[in-house]
Formats: sequence, structure tokens, C-alpha cells
Amino acid sequence: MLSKNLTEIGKEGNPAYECWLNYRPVEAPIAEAYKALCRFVHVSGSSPVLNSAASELALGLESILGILPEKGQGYDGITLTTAEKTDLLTPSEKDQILPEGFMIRHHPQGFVIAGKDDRGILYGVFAFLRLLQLKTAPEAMNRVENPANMLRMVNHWDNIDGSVERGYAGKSIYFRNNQFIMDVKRLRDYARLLASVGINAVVINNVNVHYHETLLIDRYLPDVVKVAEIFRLYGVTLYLSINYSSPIQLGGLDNADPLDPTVQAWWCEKARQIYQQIPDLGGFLVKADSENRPGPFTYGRNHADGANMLAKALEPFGGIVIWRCFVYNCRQDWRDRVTDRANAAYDNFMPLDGKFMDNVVLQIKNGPMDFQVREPVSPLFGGLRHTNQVLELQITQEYTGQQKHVCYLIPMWKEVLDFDTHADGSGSTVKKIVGGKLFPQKYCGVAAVSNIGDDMNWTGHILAQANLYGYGRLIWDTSIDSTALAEEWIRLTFGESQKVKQIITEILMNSWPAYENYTSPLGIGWMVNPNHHYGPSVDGYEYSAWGTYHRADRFGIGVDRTVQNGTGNAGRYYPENAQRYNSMENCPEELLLFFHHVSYDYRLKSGKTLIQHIYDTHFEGARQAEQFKAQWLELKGLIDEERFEHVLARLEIQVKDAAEWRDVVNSYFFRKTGIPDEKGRKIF
Ligand code: GCV
Repeated sequence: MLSKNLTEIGKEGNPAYECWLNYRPVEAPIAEAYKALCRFVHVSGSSPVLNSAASELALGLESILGILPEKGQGYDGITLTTAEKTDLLTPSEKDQILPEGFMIRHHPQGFVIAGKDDRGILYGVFAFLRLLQLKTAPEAMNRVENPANMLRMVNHWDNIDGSVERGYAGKSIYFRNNQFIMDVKRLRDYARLLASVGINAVVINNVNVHYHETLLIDRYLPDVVKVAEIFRLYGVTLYLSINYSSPIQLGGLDNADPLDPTVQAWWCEKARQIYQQIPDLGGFLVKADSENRPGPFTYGRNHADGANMLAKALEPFGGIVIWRCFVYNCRQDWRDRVTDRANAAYDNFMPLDGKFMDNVVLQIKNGPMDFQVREPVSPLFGGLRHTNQVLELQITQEYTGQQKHVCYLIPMWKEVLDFDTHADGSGSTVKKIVGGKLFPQKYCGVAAVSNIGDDMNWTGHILAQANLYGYGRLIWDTSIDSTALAEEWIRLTFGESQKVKQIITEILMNSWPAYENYTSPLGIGWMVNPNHHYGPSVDGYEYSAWGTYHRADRFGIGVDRTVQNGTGNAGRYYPENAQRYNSMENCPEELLLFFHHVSYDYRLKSGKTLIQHIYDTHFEGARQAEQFKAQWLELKGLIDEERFEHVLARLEIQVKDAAEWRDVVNSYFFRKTGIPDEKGRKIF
């Protein structure tokens, strides 16, 4: 019998914990058809990843079909193999499978799940089980899938004291009290979740590397080795965030100047020590000269100097440096209307295009500010033509309701990926750029800040599991439709009730628009309470040093970023976008206040004045939150009590807090303008 215990996985009987992998039996007749085809499993070869694939297959078949397959040999049953080793596929079929991709082929005696490599086989197994759980007919299993992105990462902002920066799902699964926890089971279960949606890389510690985290490449290295071993079982490569001034902190040097040979030698030796312990470490993630973190600016050097120095140290071992572009002046004077945070990343990095080594990748946040509910896409996408690039998204809901509010982020990310930069004529989308299909890049892809913690349901809000699931699936296949993805997640997570699918799909699909409605209008962002960023405070960041202003006065609101009168940000885009953004009439309305200072009586395309739009959207958003709760209540008895009550409790918080947003924002603008709501609703 095929063992599923190689990596000690098993059914938990706790669907909140098992997420989308909480397998359930499928009924006859589809089950019968499959049972006949899945009685044997033949695994060609052996490796940690392949063994995980076999274990996952055994667990899935047992849970979904109730069978324990025998070890097979011939063609009967399921064959797990690399493409080159099997004669069940034709040469032209094999040619279609690219690195980390897979093919599933149904044949009269069973199936072949062939990967280009072992990771591909593992992804093929998870895809097979997903399709089986979704009751896909055997003939409809046939497919070839190749990942749209090479690097498919999650970044943890976990601190070694156990806290998680911008974490809303409990504490770190890695660290507690300045130690590694080493909860092998939890880490392995997390690796499974990641691999099941195609994620192949993880950064385990915060980009803000404080003193204790600096020690991860020193005293704590043996622990990092153990964590890397667990992730390796599931084809997830481990990366570390490093502190740019480590040579000072760990090496006792008096500087961290990238052009100083002593500093360079220190990093080379450090890299050698690390790779001796973890030969397949992915590399380093670096936040430098950003929000008071150290970096090359201290020494009068630029970011290419800084990144290349590290890249040289990692190059002999195949490691890469992922260098963040989130660099701006966080000590700005709010009176200064010339400096614009939205220009900062572009202005810092564009002059360096083509100057980075080919094992450096720039990691660029989706928007030019910081993960607001609505931002334009960063003009660095398309701007940079000769540099490896990774798009950075935020799964954790720092500015989108902190996993107290439901906010399904896939539609937002799809807009980002589908954005046409016009860098090389029309159709020059972000997804082509980060997928390496527009400009040649050695490394590229997508990273996102994780939304998980040690909460039993991983993500704090169970509906936020959809964002982790959707993130992995979307960056694997950027053509997936948001609604289809929501439905897929719901069916895997909650089962096959039509009503459950319909109601949760509606809630998810309306959740980002609702959140946008009751928070900050038309792309302006930042009306949150400082520091923790939860709840409304319209002027919370208005007189601060962070470069985050809405510039509301009694006549109008918005930041003039036009070329002619403003900060010139609109001109950082290619002409097709620059012209749209630069003109108040042609600017996409959802971004109007990002690019323009607009008077309250300006008429939008709907015919409404700006002020009436603000009132209406805030009333509407709070109503939508109430509707989510009412819709959820219809699901009583259709999903298990525990998850039902959990989500209900969160929706109750959302209803209350959305009303707070509505009233604070509407009252602010009513008091500022003195213009009443046309519909005479209550404003305080
Ligand atoms: C990790 C924002 C967040 C910070 C975060 C930073 C970054 O400013 O509020 O918590 O720091 O982005 O992305 O580096």
C-alpha cells in the first residue's frame, strides 16, 4: 500500500485549519469511475518533493475516494513521473511542459501526471486532487499547465519576538521570544498550503530587520537550516531578509560601504558560510534606505552599488538579491508641495535601469504609494526595461480592513496585472513584464506580504483564506477570472451547496468595491488612523512627515500630480497613460483625486457633484456591509457552526466599523464644505 506517512500528513478533521485542502468524499457515479482508475500509484524516482507528491496523492485519494491505492508498476493507475522518463506521453506533448509545469493525461488504464521536474509533479498532484474534489470527469482532467511567473513568493514580516508586522492572524508561526518555535507540523502544513497553490518561495522574516533578526545569518543559522528542510519537502525555496548594516552589527566593521573591500569580503565570507549550511537558499531580500533602515545612501552610494555588492557575494552559490524599491523620504514637511512620495521609487531607480547585476531583482510595490485600497500602478513597471523585476502585492490587509473586514483582493490584483503600461505599444501589460514576456529578464515574478499567523484558521478571517489561495492560483495562471477563482475556493473550502457558492461569491466579489466605498474616495487613500492603520481618521496623515496628503480644504480635495501645475507624477507614465492621468476630464474617475485637486462641485460622469459622490458612496458602502451580514445569515445550517459563527462575528465588526467610516468621512466633508447631502440623510 502506498504510504501517506512519508511526511506525516493526515486529515485534521478541522476544516478551518485545513483550508481548501479539507478533502471530502465525492459521491457515485464519479467516485466509482475514479476508483477504477486510481487503484495503483506508480512513482517513478524518489526525492523529497516527489515523496511529498506521493504522500499528498495517497492522502487525497483516501479522503476523497476512500481508497488506499497499491504501489503500481505498469501503466495501471496513476503514474507520477518527470516528462522525460515516461513513454506515456508523445515527444510533442513533453515539449509543451516547461520548468515547474505539468501535464495530466487520462488514458484507458488511469492517468499520467508528468512534470518537467519534481516540483511540476507536485503541482500536478495538487491540481489533480483539486479537480477530483471538484468532480471533474476523467476525460476533462487532461491539461498542460505552466506557471505564468517564475518567482511566486510570499514575504513574511515576522519578527523573532513572535510579533508580525501588519499581521492580523495571531503571532508568528516561526518565532517566539527571540527563538525559533520549530513547530514542524505547523510549518509542514503551511508548506503544503503554499505548494498546493504553486507558491515556490518564502521569506521567513520581516524586511525591517532588527537586531535579533540580524542574527538569523549568524547564531540562528542552524534553526534556519531546519526550517529550510521542511519547506524543501514541498519545493518552497527559503530566502532571508537581511540587514544592510550586518557587517557593522555582526562583523564589528566600522562601516557597511558597498565599495569598501573589507565590507565586500565580509559578505563573501558570510555567503560562503550560509550556503555551506543551506546550499539551496534562494538569497536575500533587502529593504535599504527606506523608513529609517540602513543602506548605501549613508556612504554616498546608490542602490545599484548596494545591491551589486551583495549579488557578487551570492553569485558563486546561485543566490539572488531581491532589492525593494520602496524608497522615499519619510521625513517630509507637509507644507512642501513639490516633493511627492509617488515619484520617489521611480526617481530613485529609473536612472539605475540596466546597472544591476543579473542576479539582482527589483521588488516593486503595485502602486507608487503603499498598498492603498486604490492606487495607479507604479510607473516603474514599463519604465524599467533592462532590470529584473518582481511585483510586490500585499495579501495581509493592512489598509483593506485588517482581516476584520472581508475584502477579496483578487480583482484588484487582476487590474494591476492587466494594466497596460504601453512600454512597447499597446498590450504591454504588467503581467507580461513580470512574467518575463516583454523584456528579457533572468529572474522575475510576483511576491506578496503574507496574511497568515498562528491562528487556528491561519488568516484571522476565514474569508481571507480566499486571498492566500487566490494569490497563488492567480500568479500561477494570470488569466484566471476572479469570480471563477472565488467559486473554486468556496467549493473546495465549504463544499458543494449551490446557495453557499452563490452567496459567498456575491459577498467576495462585492467586498473590495464596498471597502473602497466606505473608506477613502477616488484614489486619495490614507484616511486611516496613524500607526496601526485601522479605522477612519481623515486628517490622520495630513500633517505628518510620511508624504501622504489629501490636501482637502473648503473648496476641494486631491493632490495635483499633473505635469503642468502639479508634482509631475502623471508624466512618469508612457504618453497614452500620461495624457489620461494628466487631464481631469480623461482621468479614470477611480483615480481622480490621486492625480487632481478637484472642487467639490465638479460634476463626475455620473452627473453627480464630487461631494455628493462622497456622501453616496459612503452610505452605499456601509449598506453593503450590512447586506453581507444579512446574506451570511442565510447560510445558517449550510456550513458548520464554527466557521459560520466565526465569519458572522467578523461581519458584525465590519458593519459597525463601516458605519463609523461612513459617519466620520461624511461629517468631515460636510463640516469642511457646509454642503448638505442632497438626499437629506443623517450627517453629524
Ligand atoms: C515592513 C508600510 C508598512 C510598514 C512596512 C512598510 C514596507 O509602510 O506600514 O509596516 O514595513 O510598508 O513595506 O517596508
